[in-house]
Amino acid sequence: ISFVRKPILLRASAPNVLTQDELKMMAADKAVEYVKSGMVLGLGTGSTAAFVVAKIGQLLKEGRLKDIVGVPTSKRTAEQAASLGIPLSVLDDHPKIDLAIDGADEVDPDLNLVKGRGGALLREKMVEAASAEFIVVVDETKLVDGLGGSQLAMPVEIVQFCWKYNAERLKNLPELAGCEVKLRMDGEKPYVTDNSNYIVDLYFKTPITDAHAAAKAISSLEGVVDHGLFLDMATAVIIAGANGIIVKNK
Ligand code: ABF
Repeated sequence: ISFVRKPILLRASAPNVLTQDELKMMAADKAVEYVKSGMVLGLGTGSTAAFVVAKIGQLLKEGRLKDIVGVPTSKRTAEQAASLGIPLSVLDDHPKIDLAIDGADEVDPDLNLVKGRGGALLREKMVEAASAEFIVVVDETKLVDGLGGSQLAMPVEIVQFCWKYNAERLKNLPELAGCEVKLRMDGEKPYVTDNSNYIVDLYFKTPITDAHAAAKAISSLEGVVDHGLFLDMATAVIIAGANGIIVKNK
């Protein structure tokens, strides 16, 4: 593990206080330092990843980066990147990605992650698994001692067909120890992913005891497409907090 600390810029109006967005932007700017001309880049989804995409767009516009190809992890990231003039591709045409940068919902001490509260988990996992390096950008509120520990949603993407059946099976998995299971809604209707699936969100009262066993058990259910446990995937995590930036390498 290596630590790189940077002094924090303080706001005159509120000394010592940086907003969460300012922290996200700091993490994003640090991550973009790893981007080099000519790279094929996995472009993440979410508000922190959006700062990364914006910075890459700016550097391309200024001519400080050249020959970048972006592989977006969601339709909304594709739209943002296209609006900034970032050339885009897909895994079919660029199956090997040099570097992916994305946010996360939870990061544990071993750099395992919960992702997908933004709903883009499947494409994120496909792109990030295909990437030689995967840098995660977070503010310090995302750090947990154990995955599931934030008591916020851990998503599972499932096919629409008989979704209640699979929600019930998830709830009864011993590896998930009595989690609560809720279908994600978009107003009055179920939320539908970019891949035309549903998401059920799992809520844990205590952190998952064995995340690898939980991941295996979830994946074993027919009709489950993917889940938000991203284990042994991150090669580095950039954490922005009140004391500056910390880079943790795997
Ligand atoms: C993506 O965006 C997701 O995997 C994760 O759910 C979310 C994090 O969002 P934010 O950066 O807005 O906190 O990275």
